[in-house]
Amino acid sequence: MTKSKILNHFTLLLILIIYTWFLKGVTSEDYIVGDGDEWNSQGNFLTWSTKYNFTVGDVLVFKYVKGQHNAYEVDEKTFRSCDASSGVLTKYESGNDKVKLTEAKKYWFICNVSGHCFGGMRFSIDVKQGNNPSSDDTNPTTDGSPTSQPDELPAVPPSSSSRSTLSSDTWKNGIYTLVFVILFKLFY
Ligand SMILES: *[C@@H]1O[C@H](CO)[C@@H](O)[C@H](O)[C@H]1NC(C)=O
Ligand SMILES: *[C@@H]1O[C@H](CO)[C@@H](O)[C@H](O)[C@H]1NC(C)=O
Ligand SMILES: [Cu+2]
Repeated sequence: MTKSKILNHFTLLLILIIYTWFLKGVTSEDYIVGDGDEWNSQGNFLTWSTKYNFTVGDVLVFKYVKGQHNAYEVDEKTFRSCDASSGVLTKYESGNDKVKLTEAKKYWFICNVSGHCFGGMRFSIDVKQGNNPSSDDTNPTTDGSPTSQPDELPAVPPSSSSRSTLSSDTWKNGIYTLVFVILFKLFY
């Protein structure tokens, strides 16, 4: 009797761990740069970079044959000039570079192998604050005039007040919560 009780507690703990792990997983994503084509001289990374909405905590993965390419995080000037004699913030050269997007800001990346940057191996992304409702503040430039748009948000939990960019995350969270509840009911 006590033995099975302990087992039940253990199972619940296990479910809880898996649940939180899943929840963590859906709030940050890994993006392979170039998707299936990976980081190479044929890709169009301008197009690729507009396919997704990146948020803080996401990870970019640059995959390529080591030595044939590299991935430098650079400033805007270097991104435009393709001249990496200056303006390089971080160099990634392993062939399987995981770049965690830790800040809500604009990131610029280039490949510094001769000719590759001008050939198309460069892109920029605008990383937004994910779960933070104030993330809209990062776009104040487009309309300078004061708008009648209400500034305050209704007093609801942050998860349900999140932007449309997070709707798929919210949806997934819902599914995981449902699975969790069902599993919980099964064991208790
Ligand atoms: C990214 O965000 C914009 C604006 O919120 C939205 O229109 C677009 O569908 C989103 N794209 C993806 C891939 O989620
Ligand atoms: C980028 O490549 C150029 C030309 O090969 C080289 O001179 C420069 O040092 C490289 N930049 C960095 C930061 O390694
Ligand atoms: Cu390259």
